[in-house]
Amino acid sequence: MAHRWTNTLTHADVTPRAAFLNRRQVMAGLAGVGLAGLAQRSEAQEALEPNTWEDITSYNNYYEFGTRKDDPAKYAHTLVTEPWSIKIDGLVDKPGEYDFNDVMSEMTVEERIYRFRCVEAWSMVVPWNGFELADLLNLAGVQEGAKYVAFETAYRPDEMPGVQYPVLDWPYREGLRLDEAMHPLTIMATGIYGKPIPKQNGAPLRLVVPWKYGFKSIKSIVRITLSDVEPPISWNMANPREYGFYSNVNPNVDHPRWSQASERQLGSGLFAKRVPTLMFNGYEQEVAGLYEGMDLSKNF
Ligand SMILES: Nc1nc2c(c(=O)[nH]1)N[C@H]1C(S)=C(S)[C@@H](COP(=O)(O)O)O[C@H]1N2
Ligand SMILES: [Mo]
Repeated sequence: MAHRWTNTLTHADVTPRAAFLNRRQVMAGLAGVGLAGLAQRSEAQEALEPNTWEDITSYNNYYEFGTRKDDPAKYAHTLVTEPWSIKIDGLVDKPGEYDFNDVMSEMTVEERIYRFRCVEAWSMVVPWNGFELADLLNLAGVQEGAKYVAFETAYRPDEMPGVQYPVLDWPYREGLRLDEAMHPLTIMATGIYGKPIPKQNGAPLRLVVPWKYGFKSIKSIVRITLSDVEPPISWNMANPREYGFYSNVNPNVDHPRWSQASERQLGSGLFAKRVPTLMFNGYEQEVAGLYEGMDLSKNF
C-alpha cells in the first residue's frame, strides 16, 4: 500500500460493533458537555462499517442490464469481460488500445473503503480494490492543454438486454475535469472485498469518485478521452435540469424532485437508517479546494 489518506478507511479504522456499543454504554454513564462530541465521532465511525458483499452486489444501478435494482445481478453475467481493452485517445502522448491485463501489471492496487452516495438518496460503504486514475492517465501521458476526461461504457446490444430501451442515449458517458480525475481519491475499481469486481458492479474496471453522486462512477469502461472541452454526459443529456456536470454530493442543493439533505443508509438489516448527507459525501477536507470560488448551486 503506497500511502494512506485521512479519509481513506481500511478495515483497521472500522470500530468493531461490540467495542462501539461498549463505549456508548460507558458514555451514557458519564455527564459532561465535552463528551457529547466524542460520542458523535464514534457514531460517524460506526456508520462507516462496510456493507456486506450481498448488499453491494445485489442492489445495483446498471441500466444497460435493466432499470430494476435486481436486474444487473440477474443479467450482467452475459457481459464478456475477457479479453478487455480500453481505448485511450485525445490529448495524450500514447494514444491506443490498452489491454486490461497489461494495464493491471503496471498498477498498484490498494483497498479504499469509501462512502458511496447515489443521487437517489441511498448510500452504502464499499471496500473497493483499485488503482488511482492518475496513474493510468500518466501511463498514457496527459498533454498540455487537456482539461477534461471523458469516459464511455461498452455498448453491446447482444450482451446488454437493457440497451434496447431508450432510457439513455447509449453508450453511457461520463466526464470529469482533469484536476478531479487526477485527485488521489479518484480510483478505477477492479475489485470489491479483495475479489474481482462482479459484472453487475462494472467489471472489469469502473470509475469511483467518492465525493460525487454514484452516477458519475461509470462502469465497464472501454474508452477514455482527454480533451480541452467539457464532454457531454449521459444523465445531463437526458435531463439537464436534474443532473449537472459536477454532481458533487451536496446536502444544500436539492434535486428538483427530492431533498438531498439526508440519505437512506442501506444495510443487510431489515430497514435502512436515515442519516444526514455530508458535504462532498464526507470528503470535504480533501476536495473542497477544487471548487473554490464556484457557486455550487449553479455548478451543480
Ligand atoms: N454504465 C453505467 N454505469 C453506471 C450506471 C449505469 O446505469 N450504467 N449507474 C450509475 C449509478 S446511478 C450508480 S448509483 C452506480 C451504482 O454502482 P453499484 O451498482 O456498483 O453500486 O453506478 C453508476 N454507473
Ligand atoms: Mo445512482
